[in-house]
Amino acid sequence: MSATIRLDYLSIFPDYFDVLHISLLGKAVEHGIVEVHSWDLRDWTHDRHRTVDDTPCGGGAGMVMKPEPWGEALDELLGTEADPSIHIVVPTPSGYPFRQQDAEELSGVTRIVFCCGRYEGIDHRVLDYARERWSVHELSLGDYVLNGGEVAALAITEAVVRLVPGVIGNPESLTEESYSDAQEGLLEYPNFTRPVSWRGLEVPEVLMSGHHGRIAQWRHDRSVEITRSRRPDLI
Ligand code: 6GU
Repeated sequence: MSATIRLDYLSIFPDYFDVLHISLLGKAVEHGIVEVHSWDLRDWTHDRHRTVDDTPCGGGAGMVMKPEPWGEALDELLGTEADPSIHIVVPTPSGYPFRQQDAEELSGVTRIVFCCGRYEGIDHRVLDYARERWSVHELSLGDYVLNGGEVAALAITEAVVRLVPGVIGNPESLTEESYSDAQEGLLEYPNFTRPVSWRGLEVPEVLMSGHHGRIAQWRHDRSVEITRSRRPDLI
């Protein structure tokens, strides 16, 4: 059986992606639903120091990733023919906000290459070159700065892979969670399990009442309340 989705990671720290072999993702890899490859960008350098960065044109602080190793790596992994069914994800704090909708779209494709930059980012021409051939997604996780794209690529991977059919045992748990359609754009209500009394704290009585209508109403009210206080932008 061939995998339903192949994920490649280009990075100067390819070991970051070892974690893909544990937990839910590891199971998906073991079961052949997902195929993962991580690559050391420095393998596409030719100088003794395996240089991947240089000073920014126009001056300024920090370093910029040189275009040549990226170009050669992408050519070797993907060829030079245009193929918009290949998706390139570039994690960057200046990207489009990564949303559940993006995770859903990416979970339906057969190939994603994550280009993980460090320093002040990748020479912009690499993105222009890639955009002419493949479907490029510059994505940000939120309004804060990470040192590189690796951790962001792992977060995006987890959000995407858990939506690939066959990865999650009970697909119904996907429809009930925050950001799914069934939640109507609200955050998820709080959850409880037994014991009903724990360290003097009680499970809300309504949840033990067996009244499905009242339980649904209570959960909806809590969702609205939590969303209003934490994420008023979603209301
Ligand atoms: Cl996707 N990358 C980096 N380097 N920093 C980030 C980010 C991504 N999202 C938020 N901060």
